[in-house]
Amino acid sequence: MFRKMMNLIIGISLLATLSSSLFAAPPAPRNIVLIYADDLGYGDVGAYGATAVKTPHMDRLAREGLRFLDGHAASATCTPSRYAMLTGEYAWRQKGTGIARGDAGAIIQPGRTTLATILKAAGYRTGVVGKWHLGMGPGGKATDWNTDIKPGPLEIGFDYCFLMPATGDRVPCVYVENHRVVGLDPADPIRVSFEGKIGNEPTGRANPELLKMHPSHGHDMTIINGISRIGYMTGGKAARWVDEDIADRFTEKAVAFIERERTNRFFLFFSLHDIHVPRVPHPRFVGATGMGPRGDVIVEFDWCVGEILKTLDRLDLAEDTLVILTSDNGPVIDDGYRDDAVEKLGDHRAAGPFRGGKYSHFEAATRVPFIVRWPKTVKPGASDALVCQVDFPTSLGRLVGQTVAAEQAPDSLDTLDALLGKSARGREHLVEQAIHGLALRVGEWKYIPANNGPAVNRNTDTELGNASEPQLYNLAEDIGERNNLAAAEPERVAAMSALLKKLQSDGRSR
Ligand code: NG6
Ligand code: CA
Repeated sequence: MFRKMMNLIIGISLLATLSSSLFAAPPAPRNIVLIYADDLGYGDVGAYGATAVKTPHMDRLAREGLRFLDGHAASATCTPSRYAMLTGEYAWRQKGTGIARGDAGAIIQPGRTTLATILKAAGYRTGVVGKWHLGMGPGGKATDWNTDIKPGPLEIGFDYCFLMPATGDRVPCVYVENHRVVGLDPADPIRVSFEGKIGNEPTGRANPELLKMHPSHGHDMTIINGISRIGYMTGGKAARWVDEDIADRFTEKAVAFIERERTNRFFLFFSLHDIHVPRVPHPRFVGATGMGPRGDVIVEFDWCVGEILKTLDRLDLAEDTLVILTSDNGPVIDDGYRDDAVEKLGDHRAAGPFRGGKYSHFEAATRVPFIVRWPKTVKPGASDALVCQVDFPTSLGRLVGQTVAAEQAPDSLDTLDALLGKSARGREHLVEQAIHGLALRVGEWKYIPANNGPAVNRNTDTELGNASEPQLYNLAEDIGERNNLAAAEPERVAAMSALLKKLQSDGRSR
């Protein structure tokens, strides 16, 4: 029985591999724009059911494109999702790919094949604007923020970058354009520490009276712009960002990149910081929803999406530009600041019908909004295909005529036909990475191995999906993962457990 099940699973995967190349790839799109949200939940978007927050620009994208109902980030947190999306390798295969510190060194090393090197090789001008959180420079004390900071995105395939090095809640709170901190006064050098306090600037812990937004957990170190962060920073005063302006700055730089490159083929990775904490909308979005800052930054994010779509329209590029919009992980309500997100949530279901959220083993951790628009080639509609961002290197590679070998992108499957709506079949299996531990999807089945972790993260109030017994859910009948079928289906549990172990020990899934 067990062997039969394994054969079945392997048979199905083989079939999927064969059938994936049945369709010839269409001519490559003129441009590719990947819009990446941070912590945006499946249920945070109108096109996915949200009503308490209006997202007209994302809804337009969904109406004009293909809306995936089973589209995934590779992980329940930021750094590993981004690592997987750019390299085509599941992050859990490599040490040092967990949530990165603000002073982390470059996690993806020069020489690596990435989505950017692949598209660059195909003749695209490549740019990344927004949140990076994949480390830059040598890392730790070895990184000097006052000189050229490298390696970074420019050493792994991007021609241009304008970035927040890590996250909004981590120092250093400055922008990096190409190799340099923007607007740095050499007389006021930046120093950063994650080991202990440096300098004499006030911290959230010692001077809470100076805060305009208070932490709920963690986030009590150096105060920048009235908000205490993770980590300590001194100097660089003229270069520090103003949180209220971050979305505008990123949008301005993204639009400028498109304008600059409009006569070339271009790939823009537009990686906004919204809706991550600290949630600090520009004043014009304050009160845009009744949900406080978390709702208001969804509207701000949606505005940024609209600006990109408007730019493509204005430059007459929309028809032949492939736009992908998705999120790096699922939603979280309280992620470390007292910003009224919990109090003002009301009936809004950020995770849509799914259980869990950011950090979790449950489906809401990785199942995210996932929209593909390419008017010239992709028919509008909805798709049930199981697709994941880790597939972008191989799939988009095929689209632009680049063959990506299994060793280069070991978990990146060719799901191009599904991504373009030519096939209803995506992946047969997907490893979902929680903050600690893995889960496995095979078709409609979801398996979470037994583990000793806490059931709930008390700080964020997220159900993590850890349990001392294995869990098995049939998502076709039980989308909310309530009815554990593990005891009733031991063979399926054994087969899925064996497949998960095999995917781990093989070092690749293709
Ligand atoms: C956690 C932070 C959280 C957030 C997350 C990274 C604390 C207590 N919590 O460690 O606020 O920054 O890391 O989020 O510090 S992610 O979306 O970039 O992965
Ligand atoms: Ca995130």
